Formats: sequence, structure tokens, C-alpha cells
Amino acid sequence: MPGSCSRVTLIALEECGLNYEDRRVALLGGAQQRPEYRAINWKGKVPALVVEGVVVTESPVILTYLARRQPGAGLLPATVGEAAALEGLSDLMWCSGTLHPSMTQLEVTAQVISTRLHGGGWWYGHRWSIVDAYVAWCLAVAAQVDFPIHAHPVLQDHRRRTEARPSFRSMQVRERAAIERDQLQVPSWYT
Ligand SMILES: N[C@@H](CCC(=O)N[C@@H](CS)C(=O)NCC(=O)O)C(=O)O
Repeated sequence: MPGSCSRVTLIALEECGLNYEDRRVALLGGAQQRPEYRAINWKGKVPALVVEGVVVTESPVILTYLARRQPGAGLLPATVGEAAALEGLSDLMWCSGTLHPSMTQLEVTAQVISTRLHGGGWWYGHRWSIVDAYVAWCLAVAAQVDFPIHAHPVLQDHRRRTEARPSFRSMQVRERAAIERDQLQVPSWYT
């Protein structure tokens, strides 16, 4: 699904220089709920990687597998000893278990609030309430942490460098091909 977290797996495959076949899962069309996809990943989530007939799911597991399969690709820092090697897995778990859901939650919550306030009303319609003050404060805080990335030169530079890597471009070529080939619907923020 172009723009989804499966692009991290695409980038990893590109960095490893592995041959692979990409298959679309049109999330906006609900393809992840269909029996055909549930037979691959019962959780109805992307990414899923099929390796020699075995389905591997959960980004940290897929990425750890690829890092171990192709150590020279540098997906994770080289380490000595089993305990040190777990640092990469720990960081990937944090990305998947903490960072990713908090980003997704912010997006989903903003949409819920927009729907509720649709038409320029208050939380309860025509009548202002203290709920509006609370929601407005939360949104002001969210605006501060909503990655105005231009205000963070280090993050902006990190993003620029990440997107300048050939693997990012190759991943985009794959995603765009899938969009065109399958007339995929993508979110308005998709780039
Ligand atoms: N824990 C999973 C999460 C994967 C996940 O949340 N994927 C999203 C796309 S970014 C998805 O498939 N969403 C479809 C849905 O929830 O219906 C992982 O780390 O791979």
C-alpha cells in the first residue's frame, strides 16, 4: 500500500539488493479484510513478506530477518555479541510499538474531531461548552508537536537525506507503479 509503513520493508529490500515481487494491498478499499489477504496475514495488516513459502509479519521481525540475511547491507549497525545485536531489535520494536501508533493515533483523532466539528459548530452543535476549550487546548498542543518539520532543521535534514537515498526513490517507483497499474486510491497527503 503506497504511503503505508510497508514502504520501510520496500526500502530494506532495496538496500539489500534482493529480487522481490511486490503485491498491492489496497488498504483504502478494504483489501486487507478480504479472505485472500487474511489467509496471508490473519491480522489484516501490511507489510507481510513471503520468504520461501513462509509468511513473515510484523515490521521489526521482517526487518530483523532482512538485516540478518544481508549483514553487508548495513540495515542495522554491526555489533559483536548476541546482547548487543538486540539493540537493533529493541529500536525497531520501539518504532513499531510506540512511535508508529502515536503518529497514527494523532491522525485518526484529528479526523474524528474534524468530523464532530464539521460545519463550523461547537462540540455540542450551536452551544459552546468547556469541552470546546479542552479540545482547542489539545489541538494547540498537537499543533506544536505536529512536526512543523521546517522548524526542526535536524529532522528536516534527516528526512532530506533519507529521501535522497536510491532505495527511497526505488520504493517510490514501486509505489507509483502500483498506483497506476491498479488505479489505487491513496490518501490526500500521499507523496
Ligand atoms: N504491528 C504491525 C503494524 C502494521 C500496520 O499498522 N500496518 C498498517 C499500515 S501502516 C495497516 O496495515 N493498516 C490496515 C488496517 O489497519 O486496516 C507492524 O509492525 O508491521
